Amino acid sequence: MFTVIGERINTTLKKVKAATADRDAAYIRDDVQKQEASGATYIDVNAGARIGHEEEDMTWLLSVVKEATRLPLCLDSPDPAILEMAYGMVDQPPMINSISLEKDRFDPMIQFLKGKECRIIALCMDDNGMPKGVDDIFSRATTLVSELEAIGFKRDDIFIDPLIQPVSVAAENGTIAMEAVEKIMTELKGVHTTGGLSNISYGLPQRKVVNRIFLAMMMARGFDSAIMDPLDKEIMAVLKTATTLQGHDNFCMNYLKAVRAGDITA
Ligand code: THG
Repeated sequence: MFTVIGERINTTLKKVKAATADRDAAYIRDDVQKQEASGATYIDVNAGARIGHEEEDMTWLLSVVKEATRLPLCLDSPDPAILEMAYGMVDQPPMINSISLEKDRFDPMIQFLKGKECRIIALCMDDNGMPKGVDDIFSRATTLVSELEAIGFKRDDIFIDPLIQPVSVAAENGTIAMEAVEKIMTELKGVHTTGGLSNISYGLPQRKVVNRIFLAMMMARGFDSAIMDPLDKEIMAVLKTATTLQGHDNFCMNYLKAVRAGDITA
């Protein structure tokens, strides 16, 4: 099963930023319910964009989001203290977004995660910065998996984020992500891979086209989760169709059901 992490409750988005500043609960509630109805598995909540307000914004957003949906939440912050506070607010096991190998984040996150019931997104980032290629990504993924297993995490609860970088910045950024996903999924069997899908199209026009095609190509290499916009009907159609083509849809029942529901059209 593919894990869709709905990305829309993020204060970097203009409307969410305004709704958060205005404490407009109805706007947030409505967006969350649309993401749930569109097939999100988790709702990502990121309150990082209003500098100096992350703690109060995260607290408010979580109080609104958790009443709006039965879905589990993906708590998205670079700050271990914010993640620990957020973890204390949720009613069901969340996804924690994220841990990385950066020293000032890794140690506090490992201390906090010990014994906690949650899933975890592990970024292939360390103090040398963004990974330079497939070998960099894979060696960081290997370290993250062994460190998380050492504190009791099962592979099924680990989501490796290879850090997708824009293809407009370097021509090989798409193939690096695809090869890294394939290597992680075959050599670290049992873990998941995820990431911010739209990073690939940064700096290009018609970004949604790039995101949709990239999703299908990444899925062919084993990518089984993405942080994405479930309200993009076309990308959800790509996701469902690719799932059928990968052999995960006996008699194409789910494909046919989606067509009949009007979710897949030419
Ligand atoms: N990996 C992990 N977590 C992440 C990311 C990642 N969390 C944040 C981000 N990247 C994924 N979330 C979003 C949320 C919204 C948008 C993109 C990524 C988005 N951006 C529009 C744009 O860039 O054009 C919005 C512009 C606007 O309205 O301001 O919609 O990589 N683990």
